[in-house]
Amino acid sequence: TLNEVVIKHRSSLHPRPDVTFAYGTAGFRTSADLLDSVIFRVGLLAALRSKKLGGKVIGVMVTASHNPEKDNGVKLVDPMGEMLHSSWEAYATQLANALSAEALIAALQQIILAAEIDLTVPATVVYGHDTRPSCPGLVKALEDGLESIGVKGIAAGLVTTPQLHYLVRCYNTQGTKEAYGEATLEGYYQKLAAAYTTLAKGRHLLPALTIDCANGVGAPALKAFSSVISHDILPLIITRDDTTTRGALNSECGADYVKTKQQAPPGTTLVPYQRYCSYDGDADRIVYYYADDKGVFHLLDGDKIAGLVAGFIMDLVKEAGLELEVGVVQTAYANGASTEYLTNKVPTTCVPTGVKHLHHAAESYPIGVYFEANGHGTVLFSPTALSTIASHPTPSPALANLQAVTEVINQTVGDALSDMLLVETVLLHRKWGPGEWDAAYTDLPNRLVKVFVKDRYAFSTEDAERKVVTPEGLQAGVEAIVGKTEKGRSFVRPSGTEDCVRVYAEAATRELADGESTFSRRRAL
Ligand code: NG1
Ligand code: ZN
Repeated sequence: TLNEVVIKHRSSLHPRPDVTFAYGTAGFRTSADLLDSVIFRVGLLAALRSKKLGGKVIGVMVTASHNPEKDNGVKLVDPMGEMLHSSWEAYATQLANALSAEALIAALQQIILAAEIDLTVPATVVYGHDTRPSCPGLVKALEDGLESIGVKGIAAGLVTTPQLHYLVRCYNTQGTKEAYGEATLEGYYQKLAAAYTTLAKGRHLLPALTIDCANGVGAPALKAFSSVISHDILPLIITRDDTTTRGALNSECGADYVKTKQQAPPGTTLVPYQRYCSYDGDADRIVYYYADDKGVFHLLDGDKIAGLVAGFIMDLVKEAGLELEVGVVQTAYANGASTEYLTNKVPTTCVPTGVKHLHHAAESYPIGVYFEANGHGTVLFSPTALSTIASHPTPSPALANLQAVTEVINQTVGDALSDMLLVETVLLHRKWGPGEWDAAYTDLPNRLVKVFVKDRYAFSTEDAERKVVTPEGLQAGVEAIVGKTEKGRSFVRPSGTEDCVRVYAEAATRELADGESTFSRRRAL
């Protein structure tokens, strides 16, 4: 049974502020000073989740990704390194909002009953955090939660979000035939380095890649990685690596800044046709960019990465003499030009925003490539695809490369470091610079704006968020405008992470995309 006395006492040391919390697409995420009680309670929930799953290792990551430094957040990671199953999101919300210590105990009891949890099963929880100054205090709250329910956690310390996902999967597959790797950061770096070395061997070296680490955890991770891989194989210039100056994290830099502003971080001099990329604050997103010889900025976002990677993997599969279908999963935010380009080459699916939707849809392909336009994505190989590749009787360079590609990719979740190695691999093999990569298609001019409304829950959508159902009449209004716009496409959806509604529009020209009054008058993101 639960040690109610201990839990009540410890809980009283983590008082709940007068705020309603919701476990959304990115877990709990808000101002760090509101999160102490939430994270204590997440410790309790993680323990229950582990017990429910027969003692499998559950992950907890403390981060607020690309949000400002003053924010923080927390999310749970399920045993194979995937996001917490959505059926448990309501439990998380229920615990976070319990008003008193008594109500917290009652909520725990309800969950134990509803989910049929055997409390005698021992639980294990591995947890990590990003570089935010609020992390150490919040991690203490988490440890307090774990301790009060009798769980000894494994501290992973300072890690990128994808590293934590990697560790969880490694712990749970150790000693099985799905073993994913050694459950240490060293194991992570060695796995990626070995795979990339295989892929880069004998290839003509590319000029150095400049990386903006958003002054976040990507910086120490990248430095640790570059110390285990030869500079002759991967020349890197690491920038925005200041993780100690207060306020620097995600400030005027990082993947989200570059994607939404469609410009390089201020102070970056783009040498024409050199490669640049930006990570986000927890290093699970990446976008590339470059300047042409006129100094014009070009963004190579998640859509461009998906196209590059899908094409490369399809060619390898074919060269290796295999028959494995490659599919691509996008969201409504994918640029229309990318969708047109991809649908002519591969099966393509559109799903609602949020990694879990993309991940899930990608699992239905033998090889599923998924990327959000903002640079979050990865490639999933089905168990059948993996064994087909591993057991193919005819060895060839293409087969060896395909095998290494499955190792260089972090198949648990989007991973800036791993995705970077994948992009570099394709460019090396194709002998392409960013210009050749970009030439596949030209993005349609687009605009994404936030609209602050009284009640975002009044907005509901269908068709993978491409049609707004309520408020009534809104969709007809959108269609009336889109209908008279060349290559026009637009949709309205409530954000899952912020208190606003997002409006996206694209069209044949910049003027048309900005066109109709409402868009141009709103503050651009
Ligand atoms: P919302 O706030 O639901 O639009 C945002 C991003 C998603 C995803 C989540 C975080 C856009 C337009 N939306 O979601 O792609 O990254 O945050 O999980 O970039
Ligand atoms: Zn992130």
